[in-house]
Amino acid sequence: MEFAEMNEHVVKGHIEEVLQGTRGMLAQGVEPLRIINEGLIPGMNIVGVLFKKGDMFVPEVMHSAKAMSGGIGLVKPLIAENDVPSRGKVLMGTVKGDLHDIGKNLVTMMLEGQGFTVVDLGVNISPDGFVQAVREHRPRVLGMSALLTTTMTSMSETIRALERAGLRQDLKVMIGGAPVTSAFAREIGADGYAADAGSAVEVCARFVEESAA
Ligand code: B12
Repeated sequence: MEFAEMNEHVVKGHIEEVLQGTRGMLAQGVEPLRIINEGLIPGMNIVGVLFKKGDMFVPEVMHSAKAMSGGIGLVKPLIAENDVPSRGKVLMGTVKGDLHDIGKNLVTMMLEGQGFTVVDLGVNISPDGFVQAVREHRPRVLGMSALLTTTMTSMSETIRALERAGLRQDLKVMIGGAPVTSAFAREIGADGYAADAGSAVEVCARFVEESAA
């Protein structure tokens, strides 16, 4: 299967075809990272654009995400074997009171596909829950997701709680979710904001470069 065809199967949410295509490419000796970067992720990028335009809807986006993660699932063990060094650890979670996780899961998958190690805390994570997890996992980046205007405030509460716990200095905080804006991110003292999963990867990559410099 060609990369372009694989992209199309991801967009259409054809899970079986994506799995078959991935297995076929691996059998032909295509490099695992190329399968992710050229076969799977570009498909999901197209999905993001179509979703934004209103040409795709949530159930279809879920199928595409499942197809992509199915493919990544087959390829990932091989990447771990090849020992590609992680680009850094990212902690992800949806804030307290909020159960939306489709966008967070997309960001997580995209980050993993691009070589970051992600610890996904799940949904409904309290400020204290984030603080404890940062203490335990020591990530470079904390990503918080909120889809409700009523739960966005939990993001600033979490940042304040991290400051009080003395954990804010070495940590970059990135936030996202439909009601979140870059202005809101600045207002609450977050380091970054991204409107979609592709941009979230760029923001994380920038953070990691900055801290290496
Ligand atoms: C699916 C959905 C649900 C599902 C969630 C399923 C799940 N497992 O996630 C269910 C049915 C459970 C649900 C429930 C509710 N929902 Co709802 N839901 C949606 C819907 C239709 C789609 C959200 C979605 O998944 N979008 C697709 C993903 C891919 O997009 P995304 O989340 O924005 O994520 C992208 C970016 O934002 C960004 N991003 C996301 N997170 C992060 C994090 C970081 C760190 C970064 C950098 C980037 C980033 O990257 C992602 C990928 O590109 C939206 C409408 C909408 N158009 O947003 C309403 C919506 C968010 N829901 C809404 C409401 C009101 C509710 C309920 C209160 C309804 C009710 N009365 O029960 C409950 C609340 C439950 C709770 N406590 O959380 C409202 C919110 C209104 C508001 N302004 O607050 C919306 C906007 C619908 C509406 N127009 O009224 N919902």
